[in-house]
Amino acid sequence: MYTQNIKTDSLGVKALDEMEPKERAFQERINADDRIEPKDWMPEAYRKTLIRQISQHAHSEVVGQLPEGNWISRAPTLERKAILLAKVQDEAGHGLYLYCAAETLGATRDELLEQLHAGKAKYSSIFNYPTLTWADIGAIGWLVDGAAIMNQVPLQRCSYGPYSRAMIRVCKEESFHQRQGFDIMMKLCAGTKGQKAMAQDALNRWWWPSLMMFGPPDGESVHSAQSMAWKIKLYSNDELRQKFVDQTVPQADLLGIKVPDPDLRWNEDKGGYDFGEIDWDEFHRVLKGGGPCNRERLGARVKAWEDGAWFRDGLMAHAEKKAAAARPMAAE
Ligand code: FAQ
Repeated sequence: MYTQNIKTDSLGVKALDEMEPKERAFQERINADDRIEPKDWMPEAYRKTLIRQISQHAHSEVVGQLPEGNWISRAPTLERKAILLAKVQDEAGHGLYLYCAAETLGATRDELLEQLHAGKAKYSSIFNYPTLTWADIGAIGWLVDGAAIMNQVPLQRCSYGPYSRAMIRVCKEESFHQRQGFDIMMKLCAGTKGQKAMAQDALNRWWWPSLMMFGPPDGESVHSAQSMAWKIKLYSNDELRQKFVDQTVPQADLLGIKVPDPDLRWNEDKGGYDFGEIDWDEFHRVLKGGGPCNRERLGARVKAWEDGAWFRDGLMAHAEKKAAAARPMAAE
């Protein structure tokens, strides 16, 4: 039995010698960088945390198709259209691997989608912003996929086997996505004055929401301490955000466009950039449903689910017919 006063570290995570034998053995496996597999014993809170994070990640991939899907029919060339179509399809695939990874933890796909459609499960705040020009497609690839990779490369080494393995292919594909976005930005920045202004405008609008993708500051991140102890997260929100800024600012310099932050300065001592205060009120507003496109995005997903009912019914009817045909006659 747990003692009344459980010893925790400064971040509120239970100490090894306070754990029951099963939980302690589990934590020791994590500490030894062992992978946890679906049939292994795991604390209920570990299972729940993973279902929450993996399903929100899956929802982000699927909702994330919408802002870019908006430009498939308006891509400037046939080649750009084909590339964008492939990218948007990849995002659907990522959603599928991730829903499968969540299902290995005992959640059903229907339950997870029901939570999304009811507005109970989150998806990344970034996808609640509109794509106003073609340059936004460049900015999404460059910044949004760039931020996604920064967060997901470490997840390839996270403690839960199915999640870590799903991340390997996802990261390879996201890396192509990031390059195609940067390529669009390079073409625009080397183009006419108007095209370069369009690229600058996209950077102005996507920069701060991209920094918000990494989540609240460490001091306000409710899940980080426990998730890091379980190696579901390997770096904190602020650490990854800093790495992203340090990687991306020189890329903006190369493009010849300016990051919209008057407080951005290279800090020799820390070997990284100092940057301005993020508008956390905006972040919380978007999370609560008050972003520019929250209603539209969720509405589109609910409509897709409802419109697809005939197809799911057809699949079920076909599966039942096949199962009935395979049943031995004697069973009747
Ligand atoms: N948006 O305590 P923390 C992509 C929520 S994939 C919305 O720090 P945690 C691919 C958080 O869920 C992008 N909600 O939480 C693509 C929690 O709420 P809850 C998605 C956010 O989990 C590219 C609460 O705030 N990537 O872009 C956000 O330890 C282009 C407290 O926060 C992933 O999901 C946010 N930005 O850390 C597709 C990666 N930030 O659940 C199409 C996996 C925080 O208590 C086109 N996830 N919240 O109600 C993670 O690494 C983590 O879950 C974090 C948040 C880092 C997102």
